[in-house]
This record gives sequence, C-alpha cells and structure tokens, in this order.
Amino acid sequence: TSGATKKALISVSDKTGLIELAKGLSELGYEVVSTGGSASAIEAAGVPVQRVEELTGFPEMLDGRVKTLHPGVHGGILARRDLPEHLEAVGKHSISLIDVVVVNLYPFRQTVTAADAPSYETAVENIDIGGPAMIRAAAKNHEHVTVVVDPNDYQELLEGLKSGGGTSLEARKKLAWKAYQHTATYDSTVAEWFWSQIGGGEPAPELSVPLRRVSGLRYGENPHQPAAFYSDLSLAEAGRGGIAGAIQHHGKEMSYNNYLDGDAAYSAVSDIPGPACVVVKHTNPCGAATRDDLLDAYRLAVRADPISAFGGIVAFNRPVDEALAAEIREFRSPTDNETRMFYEIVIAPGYTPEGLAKLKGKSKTLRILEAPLRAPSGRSLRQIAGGWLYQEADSLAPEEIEFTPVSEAKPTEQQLEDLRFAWRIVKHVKSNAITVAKDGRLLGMGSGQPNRVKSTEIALEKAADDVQGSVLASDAFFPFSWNDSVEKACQAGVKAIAHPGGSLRDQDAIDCCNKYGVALVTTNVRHFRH
Ligand code: 93A
Repeated sequence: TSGATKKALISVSDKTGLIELAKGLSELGYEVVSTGGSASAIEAAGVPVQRVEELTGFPEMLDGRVKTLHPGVHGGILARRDLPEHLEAVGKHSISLIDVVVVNLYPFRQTVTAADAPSYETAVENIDIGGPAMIRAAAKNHEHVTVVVDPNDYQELLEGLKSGGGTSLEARKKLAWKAYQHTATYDSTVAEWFWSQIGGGEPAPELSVPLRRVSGLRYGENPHQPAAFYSDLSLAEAGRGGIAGAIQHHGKEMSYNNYLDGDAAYSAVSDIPGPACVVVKHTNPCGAATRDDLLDAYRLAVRADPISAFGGIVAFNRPVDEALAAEIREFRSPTDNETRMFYEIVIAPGYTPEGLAKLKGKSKTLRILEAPLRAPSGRSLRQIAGGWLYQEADSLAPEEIEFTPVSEAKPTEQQLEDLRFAWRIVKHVKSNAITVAKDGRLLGMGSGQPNRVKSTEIALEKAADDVQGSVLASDAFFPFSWNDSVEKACQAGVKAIAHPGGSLRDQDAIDCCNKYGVALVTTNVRHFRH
C-alpha cells in the first residue's frame, strides 16, 4: 500500500448518508476502507472500496468482536505525521496512514430499550469495542486526522476536504470534542445498563407523579410569574408529613415563596429530635435552638440573627402552647426594642386552643400552619431545562454517622453533642455551608457562597462574641489554603470542628487544629445542598 493516496476509514452502524459520503470521498481522491456491512453497502452502490481485512491482512474474527483492532488500523490513525520516527515505524510495517475516520457505534441504547427486551447475551454483544477505540484514537490525533461520528457532519466534512488543504485544525478540534462526547455518552449508557443488571443497584424508578392542583397562587417568585400549588398524591409520598399537607388556621393566603421557605423550615425542624425551633429566611436556617422548654428554644433561635429572622418563617417540632404564643406575639427585636418581631409563617405539629387563639391575635396576616412533622426520607425531584433530576432525600441523621476524632485534642461530650446539632443544621443550609453552634443553639451560619472561606467568615462574624468555645460544622471537606477556613475558625475561638474529610489536604487541617489545640472530627458523610 502506498502512502501517496489519502485514506478514509468508514465503519458505521447507522448507515444514514453513507453512500453519498463514500461517493464524495472517492471523488475527492480518497481511498475508502470499510468494515463488513458498511463495505457491502458502499460496494453495492458501485463506489470503489477496500475491505479492512485487505488492509490488515487479517480476517474478521470472534464473530466480529475483532474487526478493526489491529496495528494496521490503529498505527495508521495514531501515527504523528510531524515525527520522522513515527513515519519510519509505520513505513517499516507497511502500514498506510488513515486521514479521515468516520465511525458510529453499535446502537446499544436502542437495543436495550427496545420494547422487545433483548437477552443479556445480545445486549453484551452490542457493546461496541472497536468503534470507540477508533474514534478515541482519531480524536487524540486530531492534529492530523479528522474524526466524524455524526451523519449530520458529513456534508461539512466533504466541503472542508474540498477546500484545498483539507479540514482546518479548528474544525478537527471541534470534531474531536464531539467524538469524546459520543464515546463518553456511550460508555455511561453501558454502565447504566450494567447497573440495572446487578442486584446491588436499584435502577432509578420510572416516575409518573400524580399531581392535584390544590390552588392557584397569586404569583410565583415574582409578581410577573403566574403560579400554582400542586400536591403529590402518590402512595410513596402520602403520609410523609411536611408542608404540602398543612392546615392553615389563620392569615393571608400562602404564596409561592411561603411554600418554599416554609418547607425548608419545617424540614429542618423535623430533623431535630428534642423540642426545637428553626427560623428560616430564603430557604436557609438563620436561627435554630433545642431546649427542653420550647419557649427557650424560640428565644434563642431568634437571637442567633434577629435581623434575618425579621420577616422569616418560624417552625417548631412540638405543639405551641399559650405561653409560647404570647411570647411570639409580644417578642421584640433584640436589636431594636421598639419593634415587635414580624413573621410570615408560624408552623408546628399542633397548638393548644389557647395557644392558637393567642397567636391569631398577633396580626391579621400571620399565616398559622399545622402539619405532621416531615418524615426523614422520601424522594426529591428538581426541574432543569428539559428534564427532571431524581434523588432519594438526604435523610442521614448524625446518629447514623461516625464522628471520628482525628486531631490530638479530642472533643468533649458536650462538644460532640454540639457538633451533632451543628451537623443537623448544616445539612439544611445551601452549599458551601458552615454552621457555628454552642449549647444546642446556632450562633451563626454562612450559606451559598461559592467559596468556603467566605461562608466560614460570614458564620464566624454572625456568631460574633459568642464564638469562644463554640463548634463548627462544614457540609464538605476543607480544601486547605493560605487563608483557610480551619485556621480562621481556630483563631476566632472555635474549639471543635466537624467535616467529612477525604481531601488530599486533610493532614493540613489536622496539623492546623493541633497547632491551636482544637478538636477535629471527620464524618465521612457529605451534605451538599445545591
Ligand atoms: O465488535 S467490535 O467491537 N469490534 C471491532 O473491531 C469493530 N470495529 C468496528 N465492533 C467494531 N466496529 C463497529 O462495527 C463500528 O463501531 C460500527 O458501529 C460497526 C460497523 O460494522 P459494519 O460496517 O459491519 O456494519
């Protein structure tokens, strides 16, 4: 075989546009090489074609499992044209260079999702090995080789080749990107299928969510967005409690944002075992406390951040009695003693009759909701453009997690208890999430910052004077850097820190805590909330 003529290798399962492509390439002076079915189709159309067996001097074998997996093919694709050693090596073995590679893969997805489900064996035979190898090789050598995986790109390929010097480097890079996307998607489809075949992995359920339109809402997040509220009628979600099934005793009608924030508050407070109060603003807990006396818990929760609590949602996990209702009604802002606190919603699993009557007197508008506490599991669905994401709810409680001390200083029982409390709350805070707590109350939190150090700074700043002797929880591990969160927390007076661990820089966090005599524990569990 001479290196003079340019070669194009075609091996396609989807034969769309194949003949036009082969004709076009042939007319441009390319020698077309092809595999079994593709070669037969090209031949039948009267276009000259060389069979890959002739190129390799090797027959197809193992029922077609080995067709193109040969140095005669891969050497011709991968040789660098700018390296004399490479050209010499292929020359020595009479391997001819391949300039254009057109491949699309066995239709694995169509095969395994066909109405007539194939046997396990058939599915396995439909895993393409030689095709991805050629695509990846050609894409790797895009400096010199053009790779095409999509029949929609044939036209552009022919036009590019026609224009004198062949396809542009820019075009080849773009095609290489597309090629790797193609093989990556292919492999993840295969992995997903295997997942469905192994006992350990439950395949994600086919979802059809029976929804009942409960009410129209005045508007969505903003007044120009029409909106409505639907409840989920499926058996799986029935009886799980939470805000969707709440009874409203009093107040203005619920808004879209009320549902969102109310859900966040009630989910967080439902996760705390002892009597507790959680205050939420814009879906993030900005105050939280647990006390034997719910009234104390309420006072402490509001004090964590009274400015944020103003206009927030107040959620309890025990019934509200008259004394607590009176306190909610009269409570004045700790920062400005003139003003009574204003809330959007109070939600609890129950009210004493006196409690309810008292609370109603706070204002005409205060929404008073009653709902069973939210069960800790269930499903979570979120919309993205053109689709939905499914996951099981993040229901891991601190009791199910091992808090492992990794520093010289070990946490005291009280610190461990505080860490568990901080951990419960951090799960409900948007990532990057940091919570600072002491004696069963939240002192400060940093949420939603794209930089963990910033979240830490915000949390420490909010905790202010109370930070001495407090504990800190981080929803994900600390990537240590010169201005790291761990050091900031230690310097501020935090005495124990919990994070998942698993960073390459874990040892740096340990060293830092040892330097300050702070206890560091790892949980091995992450609580991202994006
Ligand atoms: O069975 S394979 O994994 N082994 C190979 O060596 C091989 N080479 C190409 N499958 C292989 N192919 C695939 O055959 C291509 O990816 C393409 O999808 C298909 C084209 O076969 P035909 O030209 O016989 O229709």
